[in-house]
Order: sequence, then C-alpha cells, then structure tokens
Amino acid sequence: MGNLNKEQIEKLAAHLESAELEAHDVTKITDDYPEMTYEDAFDIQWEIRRRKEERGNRIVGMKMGLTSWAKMSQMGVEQPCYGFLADYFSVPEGGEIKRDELIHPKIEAELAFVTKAPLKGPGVHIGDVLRATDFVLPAVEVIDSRYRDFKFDLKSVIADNSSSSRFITGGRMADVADLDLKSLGVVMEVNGEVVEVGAGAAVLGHPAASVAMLANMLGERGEELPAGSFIMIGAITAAVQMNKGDSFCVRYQDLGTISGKFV
Ligand code: 0L1
Ligand code: MG
Repeated sequence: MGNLNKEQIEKLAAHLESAELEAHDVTKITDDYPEMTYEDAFDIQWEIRRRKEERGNRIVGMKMGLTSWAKMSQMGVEQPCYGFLADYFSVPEGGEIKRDELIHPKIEAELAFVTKAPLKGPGVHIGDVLRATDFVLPAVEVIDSRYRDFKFDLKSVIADNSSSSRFITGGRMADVADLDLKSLGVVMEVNGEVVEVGAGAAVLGHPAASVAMLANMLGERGEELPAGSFIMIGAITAAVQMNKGDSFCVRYQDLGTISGKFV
C-alpha cells in the first residue's frame, strides 16, 4: 500500500534524479515523508526509470544491492534491494570514470548473470536461475548514493535507485556448469594494493539466490526478467571509496580481471 500521491511520487523522483544528474547530495527523503511505504519507494524508483526512458535512455540491466551481510551491516539495513542500470551507466573495461560526474563513489566487486529464458516470480529458486542462465561474467559496480555521507534508510535507498551510478563488465564469460559459484574467489586491488577479498557465497549464500530474489521482488509488481537480461548480483566485498586519480583492478578466479581509473 502506498501513502504518497502521484504528485508527491513525481516530485520526489525529479528531486532524486536531479541530484544524480547534477552530482549533488540531498538529505534522506524519509525525513520529510516519514509516512512513505516500501511501495512508494519503488514507485519513485520506477518513476525515475520512466523519466530516463522518456528522455531516450535505454535500460540495459538490473542490479541487486545489499545482498551480503557485510554490505547490510556496513550500511545499517536488514534486507536487499534492487535498481535498474541505464545505458550511460556503462563504462568500458579498462576505461575512465569521471569523478566530477559523481558525488562520493565507491566500488564493489560483483558478478553478472545474463539470462536466456524469462524468470518471473513468485517462487523462483536457484535451480530456475541456473537453468535460465546463458552465462556469468565479472562486473564492478560504482555506487554513488545521492544521500549525504551515505546516510539513509532502506526506503530512501530504494527510491534512489539503490545508489546505482556506473558499472563495468568484462573479463571472461563462463557457463554456470563450469563454475563453483559459491567458492569463486575475488581479489580487489586499489592503486596496486589488495583492499578486499571475498567469495561468491558472500552474496545470500549463493550468487544465483540473488537473481532468484530479484525475480521474486519484480514478480510482486507483475514485472519479470525477460530472456537476455543482464543482472548484477550485489557486492561480494565491502564497498571501497574512490578518489580522483585512483585506479583499481579486480581479479576473479578463472574469469579474468576488470580494471578502471577515476579521473
Ligand atoms: O549495490 C549496492 O549494494 C548498494 C545498494 C545501496 C546502498 C549503498 O549505497 O550502499
Ligand atoms: Mg552493488
């Protein structure tokens, strides 16, 4: 059930999207709208998505966020969320991320699933996801909450498209049958030094569980993941703040590397 009216949803979507496009921070929206519900929060996110599509942007994927205990406790929230990826979020592998276009970016080591069959909740489980997966490949997400000092609650984050801002994908694609997704190791280096390490099971016990959860959350709104969807599963490691001039390289067991630089 929603408590906000259409005008309030549109106003909050415009407010958060301007903060994203102009790279300035705002206070969390539940401060001014404490009566906001989760449904309102998703309505605001979907309104931001509609605004972008109306302007000619394509939606090129989806992301799950806050899917590991490390991330949930880092951010003080208790359940995962999802967001969408617009075409201009995509940065080429080895490319440059313009720091001035963002507020306070952090990077996360993730994996992406690309599907070959639709997934529609409720009731989607790991088995359905593995059967529907075309291939898996490495991905790095750049998150950039529009909220001052990354201070928010879950409803505010959902409305803010789950802090989505940029992503990089690349490395080597692989069939799920050839991977041990739970023990798949990841090493994150920033400026040549190891800053985070992790394994796939950090994400909800199994990376495919994150895709299943996304399909089930979308199902609650009557939405589905069509065949050919690109889905980032959430961070395997904690998020690491990046400054102008920082470069990073994330090494994925058997799947190659993803690197980039903030300029
Ligand atoms: O992708 C993520 O896990 C981020 C979700 C939003 C919370 C945050 O900004 O840390
Ligand atoms: Mg993420």
